Amino acid sequence: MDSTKVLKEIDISVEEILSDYRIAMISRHASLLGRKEVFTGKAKFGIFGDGKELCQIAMAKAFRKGDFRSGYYRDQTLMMAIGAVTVQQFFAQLYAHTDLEYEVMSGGRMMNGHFSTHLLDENGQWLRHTDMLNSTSDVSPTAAQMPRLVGLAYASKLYRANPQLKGFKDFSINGNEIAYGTIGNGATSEGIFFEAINAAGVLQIPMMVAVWDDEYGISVPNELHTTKGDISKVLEGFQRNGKEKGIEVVKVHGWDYTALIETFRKYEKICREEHVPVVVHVDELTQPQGHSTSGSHERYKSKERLEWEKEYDCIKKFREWILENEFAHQGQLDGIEAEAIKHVRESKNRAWKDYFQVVDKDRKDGLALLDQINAESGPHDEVTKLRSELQANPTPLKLDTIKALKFTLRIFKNEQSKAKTKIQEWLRERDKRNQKDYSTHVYSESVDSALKVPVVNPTYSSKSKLVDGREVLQACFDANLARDPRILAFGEDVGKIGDVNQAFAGLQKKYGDLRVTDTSIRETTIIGQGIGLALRGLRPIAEIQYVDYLIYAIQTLSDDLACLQYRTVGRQKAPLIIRTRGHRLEGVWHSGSPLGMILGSMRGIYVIVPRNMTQAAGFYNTILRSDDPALIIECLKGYRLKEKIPDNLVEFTVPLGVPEVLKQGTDITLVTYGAMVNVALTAAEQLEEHGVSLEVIDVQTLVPFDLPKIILKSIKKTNRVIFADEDVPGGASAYMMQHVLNIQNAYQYLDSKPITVSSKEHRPAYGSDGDYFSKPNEEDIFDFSYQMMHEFDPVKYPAIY
Ligand SMILES: Cc1ncc(C[n+]2csc(CCOP(=O)(O)OP(=O)(O)O)c2C)c(N)n1
Ligand SMILES: [Mg+2]
Repeated sequence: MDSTKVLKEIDISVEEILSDYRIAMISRHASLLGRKEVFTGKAKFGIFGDGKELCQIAMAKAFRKGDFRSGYYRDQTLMMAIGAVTVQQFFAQLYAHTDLEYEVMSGGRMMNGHFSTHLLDENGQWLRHTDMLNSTSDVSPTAAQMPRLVGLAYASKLYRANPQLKGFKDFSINGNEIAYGTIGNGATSEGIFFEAINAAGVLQIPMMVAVWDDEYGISVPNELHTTKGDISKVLEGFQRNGKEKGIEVVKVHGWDYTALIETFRKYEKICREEHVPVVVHVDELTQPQGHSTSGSHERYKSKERLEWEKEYDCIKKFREWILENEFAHQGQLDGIEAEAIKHVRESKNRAWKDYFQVVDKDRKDGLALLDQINAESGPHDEVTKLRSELQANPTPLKLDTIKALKFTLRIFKNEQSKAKTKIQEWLRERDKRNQKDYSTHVYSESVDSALKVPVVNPTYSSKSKLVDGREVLQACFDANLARDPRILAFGEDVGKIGDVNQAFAGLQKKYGDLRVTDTSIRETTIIGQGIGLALRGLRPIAEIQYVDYLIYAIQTLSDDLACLQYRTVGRQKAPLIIRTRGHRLEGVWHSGSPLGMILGSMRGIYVIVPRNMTQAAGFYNTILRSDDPALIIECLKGYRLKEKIPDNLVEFTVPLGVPEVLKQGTDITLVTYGAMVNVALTAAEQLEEHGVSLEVIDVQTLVPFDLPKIILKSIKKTNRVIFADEDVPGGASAYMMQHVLNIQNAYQYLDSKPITVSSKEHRPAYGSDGDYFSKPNEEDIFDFSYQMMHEFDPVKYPAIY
């Protein structure tokens, strides 16, 4: 065939068509072989992109340097087609190779099919995104890629519309970048899908979402997923028209090569140039091997459906189309397939060899150590058995060697030998390596880590004014917005009125509505907006109006933001500030202090609980100079309290993880934070009058927690401790207690039972009495403290009640 021939309708050469056929074949055989690797026990789980090759090849043609992807586990063909992942790397992930050189996407931390590219260098510094084809790091929860996608696309809008950002050429060229999303048909039933689509329509951003519709979400068919069984029909109301802005919604069959290319090409232009969001509904897709290696689709698909899937397999259709149009003959296509199979097999073998070398080195070391200990102190039957089991294991894991050696040490616990010392040393050394392989990069490890920001103490003078707390924040935000054009704040009511407590009052007028911005009521995409912006080099402050409503966003915070650095081994970061307010105020949904929930779901995000607005301002200054994400919870009751504004408000910083002793005492250490600090200080004054000396410590940040062990030092003096907060019993107070007693080992200095004082189990009731009888109050702190002293010395502290 004449390879210079060009298909006129879509302006594509035969060479390119055959190259596409090759990519499709490579991807398909990677799926087929991948599944086999799981069934032979070489990998643990597999999920593949078979049946969805052609649409991704078409999408890849519209993917340009600087663009971003936020997708899901079916996208191997797209990733291979844009050159972001090789077949070898694909298999390295299947095997969980922990070396980032080989498993470039997550260093073995994520299941296969979870794609990402490096946005940062090995030191955590930004690479030049505009030179690369970028993919943010995938997560497993269905539709969880959607909130972040909004932010990725919104960044293009800001880079285009805000002249102050024109200089940031590593991140954007005039906002020309599209954020591509991919999602399964089943996952479009998730609330966050609709939330994200609506947000994109409102914001008018270059976000293109492709729905890969194979009729099923695992076993559940479309008619049980989607109204009318058709997501593009459902989205019709979003369609823009001559009068109203909106989004473009288009449908195309997944086996139709030319239609797919035409569609992506046409809508790429609209999306990129006009910044109009697009949904491409790709239907009539198949899933030849079923959902994943966990089950077979014969269980739930009818015979007719299975036959239809065979007939409409996109590669089969593509092949027929090539032959019909005489772009190649059978033999040529067979040759391409044979070459693709060879390429996949060789790549897979290399990936396995590289992976296996590491575990096998451990095994070989282990076998030699077992031989040595048997020679020196044995032979011991059990060790010999452990040794032969280890040797016979066809797919050994690191843990097999560790277990064999640990069992052996138990056997020889009463003996000393050179071999034993060697085993102990080997285990210690491997422990270090495994720690590095599996437990690093929970927080930033770069020079810009929040823990490395220089401390600048606040300074005061006779000129320092006493103002409302909210004015301290307002001055802080004003100064930061002036200092750094990448900083922006958005959320419900943040723009025009400057947030419900007016810490941004007047700042939209001063800096424009791209810097201080109102959003619709959509917590999880507010967070996603922030994540996407931060991934693209901006410094967002995303506001959640009350901490009570953070619950709507927990999923995105936990599944996406909190583990981002971890799951990319530090090759992606989103230094987002989540600003919110909480603790006591009014009623069930405006008094929340769910810190236990936060601590349990968001490790990877620093958790900051300032007692007043000056401390809050210092923390904003710290975090805005760092590359870590942080949640800052301001005290709802603090905005109108008077505070002295530091003279160096712009520069001063508060270090993370350093508690402050606010009142010295000798009898009991009281550990608390946030709005409870003032309650504790008042109670402490009252206790003084009754001979009890309370030392009050504000922990200031829950994550990190008391790095210099200030609380331990205090307990060494008082020998008693109370942990107080407004969370439920067993919440953050238990967290603090675990840190202090267990990690800091303060238990050994205690003369009284340590206690926690917390809120009631229920939500706080409405009204001042409701608050008083739901949340810990001054009398509670007084009574618990006094009781502790009474138990110690009933004569000096006689019972009051
Ligand atoms: C929030 C959440 N619920 C359930 C699952 C389990 N799960 C994984 S994939 C899947 C089906 C997704 O179907 P679809 O979106 O159509 O994508 P497909 O796999 O068909 O491409 C489900 C239910 C999950 N990963 N996340
Ligand atoms: Mg599906």
